[in-house]
Amino acid sequence: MADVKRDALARAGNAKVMNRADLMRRLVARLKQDEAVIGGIGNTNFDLWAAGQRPQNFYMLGSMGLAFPIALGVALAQPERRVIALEGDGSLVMQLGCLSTIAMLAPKNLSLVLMDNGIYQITGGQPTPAAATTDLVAVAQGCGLADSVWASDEEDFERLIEASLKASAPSFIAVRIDTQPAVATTHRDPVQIRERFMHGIGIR
Ligand SMILES: Cc1ncc(C[n+]2csc(CCOP(=O)(O)OP(=O)(O)O)c2C)c(N)n1
Repeated sequence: MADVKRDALARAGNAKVMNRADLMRRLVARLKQDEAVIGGIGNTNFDLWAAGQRPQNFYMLGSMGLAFPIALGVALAQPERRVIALEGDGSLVMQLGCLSTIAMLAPKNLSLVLMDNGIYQITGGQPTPAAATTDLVAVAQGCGLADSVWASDEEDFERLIEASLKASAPSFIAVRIDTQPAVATTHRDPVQIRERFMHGIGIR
C-alpha cells in the first residue's frame, strides 16, 4: 500500500492543472448517445449544464457527495447503459465510503470522474484535505478500485474517458483543476430535472 500511495502521489504531482469547463466539453463531446451523466453539487453540475443539456444528464442539487452513490444506483439498475459520475474533491471526502461500496459491487458500466481543485470552492474556497494530506486516487485504490489514476493532461483525460467507456470494471479518473468559477448555473428546478432524467433513461 505504501508503494501504491507513493505512485499515486507522484502522478498527482505531475498532473497538469486543467480547467473544469474545458474538460467537461471534452467529456460531453466523447459521449455517443445514451450514457447517463450525473453531476455533483455545485461546479461539476454547473459546467456539465454549460457543456450542453441532455435528457440523460442528472444534476444533483443541494447535498454533497451524492453523485457517485446515485450513479451507482443507475449503473446497477441499468447494466446495459454506461454511467459517468462527476464529483468535487470536498464532496467526495464527505462521502468516502461510497468508493468501498462501488469497488465491492464492481459495476462494469460505471466511470467516476473526480474534479480536484483542493478547495470547497462554492462556499468560499476553504482548503479540503485533498489539498493537504489526502490523495484521493490512493484512497480509491485502497478501497479496491484498481483502475484509479490521475489524468496527466487533457489528452490523457480524453484517452482515459474513452477507455473507461469500454471497460469491464469501474474506473476512477481524477483531474487536478484550477479555481476558475463555473461558466453557467444549472436551472434549479428539481422536479423538472428528475422528470427529464427519468424520461432520458427510459423510466417514464
Ligand atoms: C451535506 C452538505 N454539507 C455542506 C454543504 C454546503 N456546501 C455546498 S457546496 C460545498 C463545497 C463543495 O466542494 P467541492 O465538492 O470540492 O466542489 P467545489 O465547490 O470545489 O466545486 C459546501 C461545503 C452542503 N450543500 N451539503
